Amino acid sequence: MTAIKLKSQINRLNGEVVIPGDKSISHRSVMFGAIAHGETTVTNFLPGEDCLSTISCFRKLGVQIEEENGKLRIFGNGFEGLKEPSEVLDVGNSGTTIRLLMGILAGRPFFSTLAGDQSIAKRPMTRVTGPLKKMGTFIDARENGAYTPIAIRGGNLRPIHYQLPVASAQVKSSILLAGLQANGETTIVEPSETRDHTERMIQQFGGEIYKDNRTITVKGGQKLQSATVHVPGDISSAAFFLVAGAVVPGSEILLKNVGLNPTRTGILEVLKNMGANIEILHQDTDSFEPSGDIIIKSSSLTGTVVEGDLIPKLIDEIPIIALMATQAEGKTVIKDAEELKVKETNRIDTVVNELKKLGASIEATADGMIIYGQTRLTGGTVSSHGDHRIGMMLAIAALLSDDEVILENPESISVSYPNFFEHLNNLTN
Ligand code: SPQ
Repeated sequence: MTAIKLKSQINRLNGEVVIPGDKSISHRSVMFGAIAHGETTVTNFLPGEDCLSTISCFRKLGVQIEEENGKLRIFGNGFEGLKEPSEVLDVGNSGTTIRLLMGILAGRPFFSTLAGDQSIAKRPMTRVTGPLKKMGTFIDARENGAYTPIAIRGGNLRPIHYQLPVASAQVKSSILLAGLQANGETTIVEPSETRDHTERMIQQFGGEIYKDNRTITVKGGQKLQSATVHVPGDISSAAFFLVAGAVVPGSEILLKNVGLNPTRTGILEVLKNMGANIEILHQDTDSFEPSGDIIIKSSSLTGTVVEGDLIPKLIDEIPIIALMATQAEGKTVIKDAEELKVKETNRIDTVVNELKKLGASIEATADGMIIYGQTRLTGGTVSSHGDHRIGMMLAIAALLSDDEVILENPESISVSYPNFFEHLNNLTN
């Protein structure tokens, strides 16, 4: 296993970071390009390992995808253009790839198998295999449809009315992608609003979708047309520098090209509630996905409560919010976040255990964590446990640490942010 020494004892961070493309939107741009008719171009696509897994799966499904100077060209021939793959579709570490792909394959009249790495093998799939079976597809997986590997023989789909048992954009998107192929209208009701990139992309590719409060309806049999997609920067990646700028004294960072879709901006609300000095500039609200630049300056922070409908809007930012709370005055409570247990790792346990190694005062609860600040962090050996967001959170924690911090398994960071360390180093020079 590899390990690296992280930069520690940093006095201030200064400069700018152009945030790389959004992972969720990059995945969806390839998928929609593949199921639409015509040539789709995608700029600012994220070349992270997860998104490369999506490209590789669609190539195995017979879709021509070309990459030239960071620009993707996808030659789609509609859902009907997808071909039976002769190999296993390997999704690597990517939950988004496997869950959304199942929705696409559910309506295809051929056989496919899907599998990924050890982390994917532990992530629950019944939440997707269950509703897709109700729509009439043949789908089976280890432990009664619960875990990879997964086998699908798709076919004629009937529409369903489905109340989502968990607030999950992946489950919603998978059913929407199946719904686009069903014989009639599919309706989904969300318990809390989740990221809506799939809904926006259906419209961007010329399709129709209706939303009434938390009820979303899509008609089957729509023909999608190719589009030109510009992927904004990933706010989940920006979050690491937003927190770093807020907590490292004397810092000022300009984050350029950050996606500001309101279903993803929970982190900005938390920063403001905790007293962060943050300003949004040059907002673009005309595109299918809004974006803008953000300036963050260090300031003193106070504890907060993060809960309820805000959780799905910042679910992937909770590890870095937990670190921020160690540097805030008073108590921070994170609750209603049981979903963290089924991410790349159990993110309640990994956050609590790894931050404790650095001297944080933090405890796990059944649905989140409680953090007491303000604590000085110490050195130690920590691990990403193969989880990109844990690895990046620990690299930011090390900046605040008085002693040496060693990070085991830093490679996982390339899943969503291949040039993370280069961007961090630019701010410390
Ligand atoms: O793709 P994957 O592995 O599930 O990635 C994660 C992440 O931290 O990058 C979760 F572990 O993000 C999910 C996110 O948590 C990406 C996503 C999407 O693109 O639709 C939705 C969220 O997951 P869910 O289960 O709440 O739908």
